[in-house]
Amino acid sequence: MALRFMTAGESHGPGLVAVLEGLPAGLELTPDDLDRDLARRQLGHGRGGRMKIESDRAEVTAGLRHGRTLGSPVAIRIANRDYANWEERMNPWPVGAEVEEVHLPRPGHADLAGVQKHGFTDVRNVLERASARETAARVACGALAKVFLRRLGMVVLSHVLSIGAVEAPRRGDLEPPDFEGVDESPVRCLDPDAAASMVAAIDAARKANESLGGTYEVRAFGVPPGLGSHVSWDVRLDGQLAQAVMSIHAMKGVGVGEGFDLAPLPGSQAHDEIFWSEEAGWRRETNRAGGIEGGMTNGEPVVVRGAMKPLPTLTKPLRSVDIATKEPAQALRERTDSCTVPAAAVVAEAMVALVLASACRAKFGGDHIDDAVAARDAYLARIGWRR
Ligand code: EPS
Repeated sequence: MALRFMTAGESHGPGLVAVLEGLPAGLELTPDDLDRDLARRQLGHGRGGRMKIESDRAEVTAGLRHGRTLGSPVAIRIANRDYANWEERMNPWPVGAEVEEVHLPRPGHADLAGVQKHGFTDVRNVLERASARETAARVACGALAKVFLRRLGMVVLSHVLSIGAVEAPRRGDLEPPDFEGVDESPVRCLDPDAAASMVAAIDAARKANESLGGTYEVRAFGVPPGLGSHVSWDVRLDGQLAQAVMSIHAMKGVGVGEGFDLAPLPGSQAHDEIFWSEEAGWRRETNRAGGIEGGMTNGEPVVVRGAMKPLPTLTKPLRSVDIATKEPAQALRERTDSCTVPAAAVVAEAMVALVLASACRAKFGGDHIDDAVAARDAYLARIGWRR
């Protein structure tokens, strides 16, 4: 990947850290570019008690000088405020401190395979890192990728399609202005009636000690044709997007464009016919492919959908086994969220932005942002791109 990032941090440890490498120099940033997306990730009806404790802020400690990138790796730290309540249990020091171990793995979590794999006796050694708290660090990196994409004329947006059994009406015609109020919706859904039913479903689930999953969609607008490549498996952009979105905690499915819904259709109804006119240049009347053909963007909006399972930390715990005694037991009961599909959509925006930004770095290069913009302009002129 031309742009790469890594995160570190445990959910109740001192904080999260991310390093993003590969942005050009000269990109202008404000603290708000990062903190706005961090705040959006914390929202959504169905969040639990932890969000009252955290109010995420990104502290940039490298790669930036007076609000402009230097072309060197950007390092970001996000403190865990909750660490104050966990210091004894999560302190990196001293060696050999006595803390109560967790022995009750939760079905659906990394807990059991994680302790088996690493030879741990304490499930907390796994669950702390497996927690979706880590996605705050991804969102900070994604926010930087979005600023870069914006300079190249692209915007990455998202909305929730379904929560539990409640589905919003499908719309294929969405444009960026349609997303303006999406963060004001308590479930980040564009349809107010469906949103009200989703809120009711989350409330009912919470009362019943249940959790709910759902689906969401990310759309990237202004994406030029030719990002990604057909020539090798690992440079196919749909493959990279699928991995990026599937890597988000609790994801169980990813589709590009109409995704699984294309499978039952006859070929004549499954593709996007090609048109050209002097005024508009190349265009399609449908976007079933989700803006990707042959592993490359085709100039239509990139559309990626994700399916999230219901969160597996339940206040009504499932059957499990105590890993110390091997006796049947109930899984660990912990404070948890009842639904995080709205937040997951914000995380997916970040992951899609990082993949697209990386593909732009590969295609347009440039040590300074102006070089990248000039390379994009020259390319779009060569292919006669009119949008
Ligand atoms: C999470 C459990 C909850 C979530 C957490 C992810 O935290 P806690 O165990 O402290 O109640 O709130 O998400 C975040 C802290 C976050 O910032 O998204 C889990 O088990 O994955």
